Amino acid sequence: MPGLSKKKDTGKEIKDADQDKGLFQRLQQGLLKTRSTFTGRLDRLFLGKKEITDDLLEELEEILFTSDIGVTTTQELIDSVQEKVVRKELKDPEKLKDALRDHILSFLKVTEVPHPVPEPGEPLVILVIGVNGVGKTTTIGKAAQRFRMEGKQVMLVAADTFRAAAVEQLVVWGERVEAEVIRQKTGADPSAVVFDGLTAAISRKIDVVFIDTAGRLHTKTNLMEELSKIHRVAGRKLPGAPHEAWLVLDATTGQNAISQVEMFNKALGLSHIILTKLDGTAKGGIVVGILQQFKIPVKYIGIGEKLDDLRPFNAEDFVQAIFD
Ligand SMILES: Nc1nc2c(ncn2[C@@H]2O[C@H](COP(=O)(O)OP(=O)(O)O)[C@@H](O)[C@H]2O)c(=O)[nH]1
Ligand SMILES: [Mg+2]
Repeated sequence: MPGLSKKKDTGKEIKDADQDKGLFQRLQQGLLKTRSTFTGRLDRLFLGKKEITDDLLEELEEILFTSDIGVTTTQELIDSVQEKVVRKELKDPEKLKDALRDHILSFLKVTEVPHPVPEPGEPLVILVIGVNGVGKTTTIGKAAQRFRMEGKQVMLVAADTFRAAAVEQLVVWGERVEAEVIRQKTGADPSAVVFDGLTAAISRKIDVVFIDTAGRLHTKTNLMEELSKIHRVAGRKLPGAPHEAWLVLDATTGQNAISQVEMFNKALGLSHIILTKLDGTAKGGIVVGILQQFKIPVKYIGIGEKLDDLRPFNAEDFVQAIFD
């Protein structure tokens, strides 16, 4: 095992460094498809080129556009590069890659959206929303595990009451991460489950409550109306709750994710975005477009189905995993 034969007093640091390296390699592995299409194409474009011509910029635009970075963001990147070329600040195609990297990094650095925080002794309530199949329940399981590792008491509220299987899936996660699951029978009013859940969480001094919701409804109620009702009921039971609203997005859907952000943000206001399934797609550029357009921080990215495949999003690591 690496690190074990090293001197005792530095053992922990070395082990931490090894662990960081391992984590970064997993990230790079998870982002491999994005990396090979995006950076691979950039490298081929710049190969052997001596100067930055209009043709080269046009091809660059095409690469950016097809990496799901989005029209607006692509345009902004191209404009800034063009400006630098005109002002003769940028001549060498090799340097162009660095300029792009820096610019993309600046898009990825987004500050927190102001959101309420729980009063001391009260639970942090996180509402998890998103369309069907994006990975809400899985993300809750993985994120709950992270809080459990910090010694926090976690409760999961099954507010996706439409399918029995949805509740069962949350119960399985609850067992895995040792978190109590609050549920009612299939078809129950989701807001009633949330009310029950928060009542229990307050009396049991739970630290973190996750509310799992449905992504599609088979009743006449509109999904946004139902989510707004859940939001209201939570706030009535515990002022300030839900403190955070996480929108889960499936990265493989590409540009469609952008319209989902628009829709959910307008209806509910989002504190964070979680981007799942980055491991299965070359569309990782979507992260750039989302952050640049909405300035809503990406809290975690999902790079696989395993328990530790949910990673805090870090702008530098992300850019490094894709570019370097
Ligand atoms: N490869 C991969 N699969 C994921 C990731 N996150 C979730 N999934 C899978 O996506 C599927 C749908 O997830 P689920 O949590 O049930 O979605 P929900 O309908 O939004 O609750 C499941 O098979 C998950 O294992 C991820 O980051 N990577
Ligand atoms: Mg679910």
